[in-house]
Amino acid sequence: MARRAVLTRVLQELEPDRRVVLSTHLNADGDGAGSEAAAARWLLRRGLHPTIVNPTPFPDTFRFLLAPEVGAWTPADPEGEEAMREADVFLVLDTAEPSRLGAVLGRTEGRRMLVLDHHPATSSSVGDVVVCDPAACATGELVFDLMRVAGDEVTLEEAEGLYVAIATDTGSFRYANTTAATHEITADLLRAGVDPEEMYKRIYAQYTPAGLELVRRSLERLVVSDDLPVAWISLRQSDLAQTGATKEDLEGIVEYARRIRGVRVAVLFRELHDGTTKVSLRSTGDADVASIARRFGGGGHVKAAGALLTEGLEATEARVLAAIREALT
Ligand SMILES: [Mn+2]
Repeated sequence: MARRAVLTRVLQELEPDRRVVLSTHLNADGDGAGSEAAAARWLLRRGLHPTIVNPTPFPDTFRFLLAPEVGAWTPADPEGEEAMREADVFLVLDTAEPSRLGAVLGRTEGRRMLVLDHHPATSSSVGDVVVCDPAACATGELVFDLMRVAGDEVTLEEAEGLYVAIATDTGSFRYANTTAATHEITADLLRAGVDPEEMYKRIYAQYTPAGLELVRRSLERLVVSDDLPVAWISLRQSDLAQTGATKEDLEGIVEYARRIRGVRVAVLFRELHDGTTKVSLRSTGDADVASIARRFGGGGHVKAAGALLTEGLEATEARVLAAIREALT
């Protein structure tokens, strides 16, 4: 169904006075968090009662986007638990994958679940009314369109959330998902008063000494393949511990591998506490990293995907690099 038609159906479910729990995937990124913050403000303005409940804590970096009246909790918080218990509707943003909703998923039973997402749908996708449109550069674009379908002008505070969503998911308007529509919407967000330099400072000019130490460590660990257009960075749990860096500092680390001349696939391997390994894959060209990620039970976009492997770092490196070799040759 056309995007606008489904958005109209989503809108019909968002009647005034309804209690809405907004949620997004584990480890919310700028698109998930920015879309939630903007949608929650808009729902508040329309007379609904929004609360954000994410499977993992709302990122500190994006807290400035939240309306003071809107709580952002996890299912482990009493406030999050209460919001989920009393919700009429769940509005899930930036994912339709049950495995990425963590402890939120089990709490949606018997309630309507609306989904706005721009990842390709899979057989396990959840939701009663689902807008799943990979043509959208970010979920923020779909939230913007939802407001437009409702006939509402975007406010400055909402526009900031949507700007963060779109700017982060397009790599600041550089990735292939950047379209004319992306720039048209962004123009509307700037007209609403968004200050791009201020947003840049809020999102990117936030290095801490620990974060910078992690960059230094990552560059030491960077490997460029001798015979394949592939570069990768492998980080142990101890690298995070010794630098004092947080999970949020890992954001963008894989880009150091991606921006090397000639590299077509960039990978970040990260050892987790329990000895499993998280793999983030990026493609700079026509290589489909989502299909590589799916071979290991993961998923994502053609140019940005990921998977979680139960093996340790070395075994994971060997398996994934072999799969990349196969995909590229
Ligand atoms: Mn997204």
